[in-house]
Amino acid sequence: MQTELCKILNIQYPIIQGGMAWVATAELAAAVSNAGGLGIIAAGNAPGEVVEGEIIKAKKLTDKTFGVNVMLLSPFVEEVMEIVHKHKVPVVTTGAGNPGKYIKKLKEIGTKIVPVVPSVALAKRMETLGVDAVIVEGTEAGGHIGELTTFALVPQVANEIEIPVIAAGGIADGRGFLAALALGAKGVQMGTRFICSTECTVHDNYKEMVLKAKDRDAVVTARSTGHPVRVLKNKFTKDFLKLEKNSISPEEIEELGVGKLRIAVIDGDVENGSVMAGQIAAMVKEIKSCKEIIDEVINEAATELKRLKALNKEE
Ligand code: FMN
Repeated sequence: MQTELCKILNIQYPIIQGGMAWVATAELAAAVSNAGGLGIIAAGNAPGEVVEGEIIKAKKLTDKTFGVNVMLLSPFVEEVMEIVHKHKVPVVTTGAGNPGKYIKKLKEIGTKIVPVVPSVALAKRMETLGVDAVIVEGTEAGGHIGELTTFALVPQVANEIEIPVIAAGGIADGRGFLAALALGAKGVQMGTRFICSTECTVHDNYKEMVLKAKDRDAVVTARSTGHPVRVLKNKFTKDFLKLEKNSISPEEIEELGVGKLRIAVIDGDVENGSVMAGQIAAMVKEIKSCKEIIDEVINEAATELKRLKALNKEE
């Protein structure tokens, strides 16, 4: 199953592994790229030298296309962009803002730029600025989220822009993949599904918690600050939501989240840490290799497509 996105990004299948701060390391990105998708290293709030180390590692682990996700609110954004430029990283995805001022320089070295957008207006603005595709992320997703659902937002954006739309948020299998294409997307980005891959280096406790998650376990914290985050329910979210209700200031609330993803991902403290994951976590039941995950999505999509075609013949 291929779309025009495969040609633009130089990949076999239109499946992108979402940039995930602390989670999306060189090991994960290289495994996804080797399996035919697009692996992404997440820069998060890391300094340039750390990101450079990951890029160098990924280049040793794969000769396929991979990308870097640059968090535009990072205090190190300028040096990370310099590193990405220096290493001529083939694809840059961006989170948390407008990458406008970096586009010209990245285009000069042939890097494809793919921002994450939460609305039609931002998608249209990005197209005008000359980006190569947009990732349209619905509120089902893990991590920092927007308001609109994938199901409602993807077709609205697809109607309004010419460049390819990549659907993200709530996709973890072949049915979700196919539904995204039906809504007008040319590919998908999955985050939560890849957390539970063999090659993902997060602490086992984190993977375990995703595997055990039920449909209503992915809750939203920090809505009151205007920067909501979707995470799995635990002691941290319980305390956090209680404090949020007690109307402490947005600055104090933001402060509560600092360093919490790291302690969950690295130390495995999934009680006091922030276990970011999306609503689709409840459908992730097994740890598999990135190749198995991607092959399964593609094969299931092909089977489902046949089933849907048969419905048409029955009329
Ligand atoms: N998106 C970004 O653009 N930058 C990030 O640093 C980032 N960190 C994330 C960390 C975690 C643990 C998770 C689960 C998601 C993160 N995301 C980030 C969003 C993912 O890239 C992706 O769009 C999202 O996970 C897709 O939805 P899904 O979780 O339903 O698959």
